[in-house]
Amino acid sequence: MDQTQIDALRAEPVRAFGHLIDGQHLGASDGGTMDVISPIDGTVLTTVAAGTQSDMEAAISSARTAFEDGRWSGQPPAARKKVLLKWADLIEAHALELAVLGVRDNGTEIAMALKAEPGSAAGTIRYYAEALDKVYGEIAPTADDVLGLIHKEPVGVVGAIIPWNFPLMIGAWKLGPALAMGNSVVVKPSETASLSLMRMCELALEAGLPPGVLNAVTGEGAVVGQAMGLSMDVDVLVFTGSGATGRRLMEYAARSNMKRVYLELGGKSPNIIFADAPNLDEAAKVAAAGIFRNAGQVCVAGSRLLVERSIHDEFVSAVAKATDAMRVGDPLRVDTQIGAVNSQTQLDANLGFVETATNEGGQIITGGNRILQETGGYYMAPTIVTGVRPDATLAQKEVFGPILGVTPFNSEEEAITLANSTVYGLAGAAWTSNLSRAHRMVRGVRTGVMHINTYGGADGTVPLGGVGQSGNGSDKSLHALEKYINLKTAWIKL
Ligand code: TXE
Repeated sequence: MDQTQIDALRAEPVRAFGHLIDGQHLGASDGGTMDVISPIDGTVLTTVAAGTQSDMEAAISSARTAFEDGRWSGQPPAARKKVLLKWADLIEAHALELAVLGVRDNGTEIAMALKAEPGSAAGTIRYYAEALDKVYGEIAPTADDVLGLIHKEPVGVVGAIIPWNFPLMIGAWKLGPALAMGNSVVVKPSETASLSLMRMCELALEAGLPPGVLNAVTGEGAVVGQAMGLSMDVDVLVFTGSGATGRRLMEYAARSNMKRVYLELGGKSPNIIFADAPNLDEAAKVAAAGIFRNAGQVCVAGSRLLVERSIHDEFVSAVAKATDAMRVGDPLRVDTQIGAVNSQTQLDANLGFVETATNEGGQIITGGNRILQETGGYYMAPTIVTGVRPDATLAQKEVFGPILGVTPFNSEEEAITLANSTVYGLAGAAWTSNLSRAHRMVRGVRTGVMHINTYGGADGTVPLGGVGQSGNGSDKSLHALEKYINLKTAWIKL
């Protein structure tokens, strides 16, 4: 990673982005434009089109036409594979451009962004390109006088609503399998991180994806997102974001065509440290990184640290030491470890959580405040709060910011009870040298992914999906394909 190249890219002005509908780059329609504020310094970076209901309807209708005429859905798998592989290559070739554009828009530190954004997006698109001609139908074990065939068909038009924390990675988790299975897709990026995802969609057209197969509409969730949710012509809605919006999407589906809705809604993931952890120093460093990278704006962030009481003070000191050693600041510097908070709104919400935590009896060990205010950007000191009661707001509500709450426990049973005491269930970890205990923790903690003696980093070969109010359905792995197909039975009398 070359700082000079990054600096050169950051010095370039950013053009205005419009919608991408039917293969055309469209400017703003009746809705006008919205300013894009960079969290790095609070300045206006560029504008995006503020989409309207009719923009979204045009995008959906274009996707429907493309699906029905078979320009993509009817192509042989090998042809689809070729285009998607080319797309992955283009994403890789434009990796630095995409990463810098994304960081200027959302504030993620560049070292992480490069790996987790274009790097991971290209890998995901390639994975599903390579998978698509290995998806077979089935022959049912019927009686001899009938033939039962199970076909796997694309669902039609997929609507994808993407958040701002990792627009390319999460975008690719939805677009990759949806397009691989022959669907048409309409994507709506987040209003606070549209640019890199729009650029990645442009590269899909460059790779040869036929017009209309992938359309992208920018704008407010409450306008274009709602129009997508209420559409009678979207067959499946896939989403990553807040529980409040997830709930709305289910309502929209119920009020319209009862489209399938798959939600990934974040969590309050427990990172559980037993006194018999193999390496407590390593556990402390990973615990700090597991909550503070990308300023805590990670759906699987280990935001609740549960520590066995006998090592509580010593371990918390080690995590605080690791935290204080992390470099917070300009996300476009290669050595920054914690970048900017995405928006003023998120920063205000984070500071509100700190105030509530102290009002509810928590003690701030480090951080707790806004920093680098002179830059005009949105930066927050990584914050550790101890003495967090299991029923405290900080133990129950997703913050999505650089705030770690610590709660002690006395026994394995209590650790499991605490781990399972929220409405969420997305990720978690347990650190122990005891193999049996490790397996008991995997079984006992209600969650989509459970790490043992590590935190984060699960690659694309394994599914990621929540239980409870963390959502339903899975991104990543071959299992993600299931969201984008319909099973059709052919029952044939012989
Ligand atoms: O989320 P929203 P926000 C959580 C996290 C964060 C909180 C708020 O706790 O603090 O959500 O973030 C679109 N109809 N996560 O406000 O609103 C919106 O335009 C249709 C966790 O950004 O859920 C954006 O594209 N769509 C998470 C997307 O929903 C609507 C990542 C997500 O925005 C809409 C992000 C509507 N009525 C936030 N309203 C994770 N799990 O990683 C908004 N949207």
